[in-house]
Amino acid sequence: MLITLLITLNENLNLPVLLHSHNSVNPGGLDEASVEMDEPRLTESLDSAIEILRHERKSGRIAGGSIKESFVELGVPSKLVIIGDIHGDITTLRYILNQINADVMLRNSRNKLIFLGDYVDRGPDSLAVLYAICSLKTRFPESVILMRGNHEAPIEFPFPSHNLPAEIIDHFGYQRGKLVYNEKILPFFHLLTLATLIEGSLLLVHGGVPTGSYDDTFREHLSTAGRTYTNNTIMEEILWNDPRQGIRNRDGWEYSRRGIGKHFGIEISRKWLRISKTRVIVRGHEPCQGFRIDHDGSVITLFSCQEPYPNFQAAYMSVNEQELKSVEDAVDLSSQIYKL
Ligand SMILES: [Mn+2]
Repeated sequence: MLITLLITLNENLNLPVLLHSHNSVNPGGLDEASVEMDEPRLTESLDSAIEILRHERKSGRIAGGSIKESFVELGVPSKLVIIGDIHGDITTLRYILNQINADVMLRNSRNKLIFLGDYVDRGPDSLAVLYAICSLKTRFPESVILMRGNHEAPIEFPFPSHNLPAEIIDHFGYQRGKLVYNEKILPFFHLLTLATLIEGSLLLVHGGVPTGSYDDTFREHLSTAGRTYTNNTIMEEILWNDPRQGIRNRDGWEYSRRGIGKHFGIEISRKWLRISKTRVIVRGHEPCQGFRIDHDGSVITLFSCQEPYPNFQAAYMSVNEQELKSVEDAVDLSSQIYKL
């Protein structure tokens, strides 16, 4: 193991591009997380998470709930922690896991830890973050839910700032890196779920709710969204949409300034809360000062990384069963949000 690590390090240190990228974000050079991350360890953790996620989808169940393709539905957990965008910030992720005492909390399958996606890109340690979330899912499969962000989108959705492939090639070389990306990481991304419903209280997505009219067919649409990206936009909207104020046209949405996805207005948020019988839409996707409330308390944005966004704050949500059962709107949740 030690020999492998030294070789990996020496190879990497000969690559000027790696030195440059690390120097630019992390003046201390290679930090502990990067040194720990060798290829066998990463692929092993990806393999194990992939196997668990496949089994989970096949069985259609997780403790206290059900899984239908990309849609997870849960009864109210005893304790629920929600973490927003991580973007390669392993330091903040470790800090949060310590704060919530994850090793103890996650042993109880009535407790849930849900990630809203965007694990990779922008920050310095996407590989360490991937390793960490795969290890968590492997150790606590019944307690951890890994949702999909737009940075884990299918490669058919082109978008800038996807620097994960370059980071992998820097670490493992071109041939091995390409193999790990195509044969482990992309299949892993494909198994991440797109929406989570907590009975009677919360609807979780990465970016936002889709703008079409679904009514009582919404479960079907959320379940199959992962396979429909070539001929409709539900997956694109879940991964890229943003809530906005003051949309005055009749449809209640407009095309996003991102060039992909849409801006959705308050009426669309209210409609989703009505049809899903929930109180608050919880999403990530936009940097903010830890959290932000939109649409008169219908939507809360949670952001959980610091390193790539020094002008913003990181936070996570930790809420118990009673609080979930009595939640009326996002303002009620704001006292359950812990800023770092
Ligand atoms: Mn995002």
